[in-house]
Amino acid sequence: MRTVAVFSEADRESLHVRQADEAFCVGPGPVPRSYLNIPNIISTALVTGCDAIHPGYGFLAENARFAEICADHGLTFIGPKPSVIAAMGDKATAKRVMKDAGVATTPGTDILASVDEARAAAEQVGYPVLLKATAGGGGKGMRVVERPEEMERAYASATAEAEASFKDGRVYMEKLILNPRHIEVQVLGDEFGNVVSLGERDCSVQKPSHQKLIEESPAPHLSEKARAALLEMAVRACKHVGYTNAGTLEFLVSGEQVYFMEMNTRIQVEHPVTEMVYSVDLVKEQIRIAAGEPLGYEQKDLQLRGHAIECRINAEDPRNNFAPQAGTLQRVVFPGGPGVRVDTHVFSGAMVPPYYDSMIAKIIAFGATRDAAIARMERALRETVVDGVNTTIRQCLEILATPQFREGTYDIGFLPHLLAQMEPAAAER
Ligand code: MV4
Repeated sequence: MRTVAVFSEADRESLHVRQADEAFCVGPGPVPRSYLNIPNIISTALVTGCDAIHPGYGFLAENARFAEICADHGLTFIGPKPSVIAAMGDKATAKRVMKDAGVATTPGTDILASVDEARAAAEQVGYPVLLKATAGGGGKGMRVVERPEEMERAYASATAEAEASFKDGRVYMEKLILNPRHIEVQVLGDEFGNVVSLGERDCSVQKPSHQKLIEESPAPHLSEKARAALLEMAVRACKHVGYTNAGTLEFLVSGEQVYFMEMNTRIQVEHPVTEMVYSVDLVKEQIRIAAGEPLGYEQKDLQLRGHAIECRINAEDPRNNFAPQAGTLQRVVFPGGPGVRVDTHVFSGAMVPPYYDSMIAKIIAFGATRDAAIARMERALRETVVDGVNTTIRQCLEILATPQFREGTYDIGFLPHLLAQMEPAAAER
């Protein structure tokens, strides 16, 4: 297939610009003026004769309106139907739909109409509870409420933050699940009603800001029973909503209990770990499905093999609360060798602009066993050189060396706790 890349003025030198057959600038560095500039992106596709747009994993990837506009211009949006994107984008709706499909969801409520309703509901659900923004996801507009006395303030601040962030202040309530793991299921559905799961990823190693740092597949210490329940629920849910293309269902897992949390209607940053253990090219599958081809295989044909781990290499300043760092990468050397994959847009001499996510590379290591994958990841991280900005390389090595990571017993509290424990001097290296 021939490819056309779009880029901003700040990304002229980016690797994807060279790798595509053609590349066109869609505007200045700031995101709203280029990567969110729908008219510029659509007109680029039309003048270059594109028949489809792959939206990637940020920016417009979960924008139902963009998917509709593509269709209006005769362009295939590589992703699910706009109606499904919209339904899953509203988190309270997504939960309701999943519950109807028989998926285990976190005990809680639909949209709350008032603080009085919230107080009454919390008595039913049982404290501690969480207020969550229905337009949210990723923790914006989320508040923990431990006691009835805290409800008024929490409700006011959750709705205000949701209104300010999403122009939609509506919130719903969930029981707070203590010390869960974040485990997500990869799915693919074609336009003929066939749906398969490609196992799960444990994404519990997250910073206090909810940014993932290390992901792996399969999830360590997930019982066969819980795993089977997760995968079966994910496939059932997708069949129920007529899901097409690639998607991810996020669950909280606590012991044998699994709770659906949210669904992401795009390919995700951490998809390479799944690609490695299932020997599939998920982006190729997305394109085939969007082209109207059937999956061509069944669940029983998909066999998990080995273990894969991904470390995110971000340009961040550990001395300044991990603030993103812009600057020139004087020297960049990436690892290689068997079982090591690097996804990146940077190289020696590249500029990291101030406008975008701080992630500059992903390093993925595969091994026949989890221990082998960890050993390979440590070797790969030690081979990696990024001079000119601070990165998360050392942090990832420190995490891999902890007993919790080694044993695979970590949960979502692990990294925040580790960061708080680290001496300021250690955090500053
Ligand atoms: C939760 C939860 C505990 N109980 N919901 C955080 C971001 C958003 N996607 C949902 N989040 C959570 N929802 C209930 N009912 C704990 C979190 C949470 C979390 C989830 C996954 C990974 C890291 C996390 C860090 C803090 C809180």
